Amino acid sequence: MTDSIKTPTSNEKTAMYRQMLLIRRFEERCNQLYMRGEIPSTLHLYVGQEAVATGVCAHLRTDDYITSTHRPHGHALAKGVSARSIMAELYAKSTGCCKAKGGSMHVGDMDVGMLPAIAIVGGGIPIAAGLALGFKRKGSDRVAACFFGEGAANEGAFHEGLNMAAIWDLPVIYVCENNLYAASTPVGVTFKIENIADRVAAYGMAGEVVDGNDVLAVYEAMGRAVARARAGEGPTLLECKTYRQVGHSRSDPLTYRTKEEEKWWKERDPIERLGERLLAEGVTNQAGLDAIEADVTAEVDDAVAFAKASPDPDPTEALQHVFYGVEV
Ligand SMILES: Cc1ncc(C[n+]2csc(CCOP(=O)(O)OP(=O)(O)O)c2C)c(N)n1
Repeated sequence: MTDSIKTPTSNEKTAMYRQMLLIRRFEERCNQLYMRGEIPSTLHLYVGQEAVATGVCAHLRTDDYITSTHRPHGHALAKGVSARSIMAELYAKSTGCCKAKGGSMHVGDMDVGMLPAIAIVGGGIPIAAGLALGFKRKGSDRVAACFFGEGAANEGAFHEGLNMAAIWDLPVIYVCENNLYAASTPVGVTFKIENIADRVAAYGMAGEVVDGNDVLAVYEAMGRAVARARAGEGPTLLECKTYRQVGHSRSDPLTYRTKEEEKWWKERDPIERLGERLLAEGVTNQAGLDAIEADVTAEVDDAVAFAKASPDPDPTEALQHVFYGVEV
């Protein structure tokens, strides 16, 4: 059954373009608001990696779960957490998706299948196996998808989680976003191997290396992985090669990589690539792309207005909603 993955329709491709653009514009606005001092704390932006969250989540149902990282805004938007509730969370308002108790690094919404993000590097990996074990034991065809950076692939949790997922044929898709740097550490310093996906041979599970800046390639690879998982054929590791176009966090002066490298990746920007393809295939025209841009800008404007108008949390609620259980 894994050979029969459908290619995305024109409408699905257009939806993926809009999704990636929403993530990009949402985060650009977050950055401005942070620089103006309106948003407290730090931000880990996802700029450049939008194709991964978008291509992966395009295959997920609301009742499938994702786990996420310290860089979660893109995952959240792609899984269906509302722009309003994420922005309100960044503003620490009571209408935030975690009622102001999470902030940027912990956004999520169980109602749409996203666990509040986990900022401990590698922390989501064994939890995703646990979610998938729950789905399997209940006999459902739900799946879990776990996003993590390549830095997490050298944590003990990676080896434990992937081995357990493999031996029990769990319906989980491990999505490694290899953006070449763990903070300022280049991937070549901490890995002797070219592809992290090669490690699947050690666990006996499926794995693929994917162009993580090509949303259609991510979509197709995820389609194969989800089909395997829903059919009871076990887990997959997708290694999506990508690049964060901005600093690791707001305090990163980006002194550890070259301008040439940055330029090379910007020329492979995932949003521009899909936009050019939509035009070349006649799926839409420039006016169509402009209309999507206007629509996305309106959604971001609305999210900011909603967040600003929302009330602060009531101090009496400080100890409420601080523990969550997951019922699968
Ligand atoms: C267990 C643990 N160690 C260290 C940190 C500090 N830290 C936060 S992000 C980060 C780099 C993570 O790199 P990677 O997993 O590749 O993800 P990326 O930032 O590239 O998205 C580190 C070391 C942490 N949050 N958790």
